[in-house]
Amino acid sequence: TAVQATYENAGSSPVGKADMHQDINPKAPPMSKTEFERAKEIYFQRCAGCHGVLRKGATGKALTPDITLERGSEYLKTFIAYGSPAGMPNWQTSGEMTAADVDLMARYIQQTPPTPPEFSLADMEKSRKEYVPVSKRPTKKMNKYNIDNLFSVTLRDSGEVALIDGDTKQIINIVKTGYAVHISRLSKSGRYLYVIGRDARLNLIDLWMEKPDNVAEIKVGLEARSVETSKFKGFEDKIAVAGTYWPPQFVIMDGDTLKPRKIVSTRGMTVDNEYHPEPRVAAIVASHYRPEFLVNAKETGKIYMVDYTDLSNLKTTTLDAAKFLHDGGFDSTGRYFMTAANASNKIAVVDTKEDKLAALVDVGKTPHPGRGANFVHPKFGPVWATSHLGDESISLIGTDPVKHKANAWKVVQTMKGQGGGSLFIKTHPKSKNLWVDTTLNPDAKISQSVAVYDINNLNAEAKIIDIAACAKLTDDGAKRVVQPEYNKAGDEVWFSVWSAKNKESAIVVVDDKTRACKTVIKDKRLITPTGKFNVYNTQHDVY
Ligand code: DHE
Repeated sequence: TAVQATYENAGSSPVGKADMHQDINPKAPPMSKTEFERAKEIYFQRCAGCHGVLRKGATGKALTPDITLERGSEYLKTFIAYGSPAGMPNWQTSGEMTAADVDLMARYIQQTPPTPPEFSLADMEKSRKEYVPVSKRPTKKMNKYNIDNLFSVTLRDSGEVALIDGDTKQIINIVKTGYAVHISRLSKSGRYLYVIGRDARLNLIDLWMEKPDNVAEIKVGLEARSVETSKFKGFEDKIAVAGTYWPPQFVIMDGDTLKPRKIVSTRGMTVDNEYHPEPRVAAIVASHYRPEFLVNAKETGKIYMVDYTDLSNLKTTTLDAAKFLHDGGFDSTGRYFMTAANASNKIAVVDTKEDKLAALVDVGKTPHPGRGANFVHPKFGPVWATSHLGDESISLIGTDPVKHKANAWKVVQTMKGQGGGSLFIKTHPKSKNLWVDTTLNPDAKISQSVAVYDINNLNAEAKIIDIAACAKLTDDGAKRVVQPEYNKAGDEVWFSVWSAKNKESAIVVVDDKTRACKTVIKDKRLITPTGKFNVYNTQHDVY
């Protein structure tokens, strides 16, 4: 295609204009080739996550030249610099981009988007490394750590995870991984930890080693966010799956070596029967009822229930949910997968026993649950909760179609939180607290504190806890508090105080009962901590 040609021939412009980027659209504002390359890199790092590699939009608006050229450079610059209450970050006023970067990006998004290359099974296999072959790995746990209560903590900008002993709060190891790790997931037995980077590098860490470390690694594409492992009886620790944003596909692998076995493309029709070239793979979970993975295709709004028992005769049930599927988790029984169709303002409910869509529930603006929060509401019975990126509401959805049928798959209560910009909500079966962050709220006071509700008295106002203040960081500047995660016992909740790369960050451990800060974990190596995954809770879908 013409777009492909521009991408591939970017280095062969006519003499005299050799240093200028030649766009196929003559209206595109001038940019040098160096500027184009730099902007492409920034776009990939900062913007593609919301706006898509091909700029077709998702959580963020579409940024194709037909739209951006109409808006013009000045409008775009203002938007990039100051952000918007709907979730666009304030790149310049937060100090993350200079005025020159903002000008560069405003011009870049008016150019024709370059098409990135595809990624085959052979490409994946070429990248694969087995640092410790299966035959050389321990046959039993060789360390004394209580690995059930270990936390895998993403060190976003250093391309590592910190393995932290939840009992002693000591760092056990810092493991090299992909860049900007998105999530960590556990194998069914809890032995293997799978860590996926934004750059689609997948690492396999063996928690049985004397000092848990990488045993295998593979690159599954150019951009990724999700990984999961087989949980069904008879397939424990056997199979892994990773989803990519680019190329739009998922790959099924051997669980212990990461050897890639089967790629499935997600390109195709949306739930509205329109073709989409780039349906990115968002959350993936493993069914407890069948040997299946549930794979969210974001832009098409389809959920694939992929049977992993016979990869040569692959059986898949495709559910039409709603567009812009993103994150989600199970209800307390593990039967229903509750997942956000974020730009559709809906939660889709999948019955993993019947392989059917059970409901589509309207919630607030841009739901963003993470894995969500399950608890028993004093009046409405079992509920699952989500907070929202786009407004201050917290929606509680009834999840018991047997004993509380009238409330099932309905929003039974809506609470008012601190504001928009929430990313994660969490509780634990042993806790009476519901914690809600507001990480992306433009007001620093709000982004640095969290709201906590008493589950037995949800009509009362939330208590606001200034988590960043507990960390007592000496540096000022933009720090954000992100993602509550419980320890195994359910009596501590951990928060990341996420500062810039060159500034001090921390993990604040709060005593769940008293809601008082209990321990602050600080270490020079804790660079930009974001997601935290407690082994036991992640392994058993406890949240
Ligand atoms: Fe995430 C979960 C995608 C921004 C930290 N994030 C997820 C999932 C997806 C996703 C698809 C669900 C994976 C699963 O369960 O299989 N995230 C995206 C984006 O596309 C987006 C909006 C933009 C981007 O460029 O990545 C985005 N996410 C962020 C952040 O800015 C965060 C705070 C830090 C970062 O690294 O970029 C962030 N996302 C997380 C975390 C989870 C997550 C910690 C898992 C939460 C959990 O409790 O399960």
